[in-house]
Amino acid sequence: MPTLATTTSVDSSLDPVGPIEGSDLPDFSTAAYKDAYSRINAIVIEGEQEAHDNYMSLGTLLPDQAEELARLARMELKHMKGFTACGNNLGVTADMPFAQEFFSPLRNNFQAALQEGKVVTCLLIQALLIEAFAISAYHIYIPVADPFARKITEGVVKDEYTHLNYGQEWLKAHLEESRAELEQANRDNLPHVRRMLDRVAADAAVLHMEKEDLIEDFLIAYQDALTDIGFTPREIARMAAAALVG
Ligand code: PL3
Ligand code: FE2
Ligand code: FE2
Ligand code: FE2
Repeated sequence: MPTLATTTSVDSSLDPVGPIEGSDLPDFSTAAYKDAYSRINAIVIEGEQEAHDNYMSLGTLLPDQAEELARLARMELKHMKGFTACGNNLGVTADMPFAQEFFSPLRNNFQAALQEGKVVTCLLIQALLIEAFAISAYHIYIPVADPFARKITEGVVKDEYTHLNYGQEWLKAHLEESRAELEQANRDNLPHVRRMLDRVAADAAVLHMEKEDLIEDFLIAYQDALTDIGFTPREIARMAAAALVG
């Protein structure tokens, strides 16, 4: 079956990055593609909405940072609108109840930490784990996205690095007093990220996104962040191993 890769060669020749070797564009018009997209698109829309809410909540824990956090939150709403447009463009209705359930473990843990005033745990969940998950997903999606969604996602992924960097800088500046809470929050939440990757894998494959690529890109972004914060390679290996438990 011919793919759009051959019929969109004019578009890709205009792209500064050029066609990506080995990439194979799916047929965006099939029922199978739209069915998978209804869940993936919902996950992204819900993730962006919750990211907005989480940065606003963080502003209540860090009042002197509230203005900067509100700026990050506004970027998330813009992302949410962009991804809503991507679904509309393909004629897909996002499965929001699925996505709300998908995020519930991390949302519940974030809310519990918020109630206890645990800034470090909230930052690890939102600014490190969720942002690294988003960065990996968007990276892997861009080469196999439809042209409309590709442009939007390229804009979004730049912002997500700003968000990851925000968490990184705060945690770097407070590392010694945050270390124990960071390690505990990693143990409590990294297994959820692994389960989320497992759950999204089949739908992602329909979009031509490989699970192995998602895991690799996620671990690179997360480990880079932990390195920048000040953890040693040995400590990071121990923290990453928590993904395999539970
Ligand atoms: C934080 O700024 C955003 C949080 C969003 C989380 C995204 C997770 C994405 C998993 C599925 C990957 C598919 C990407 C496709 C985009 C339409
Ligand atoms: Fe194909
Ligand atoms: Fe975002
Ligand atoms: Fe973000």
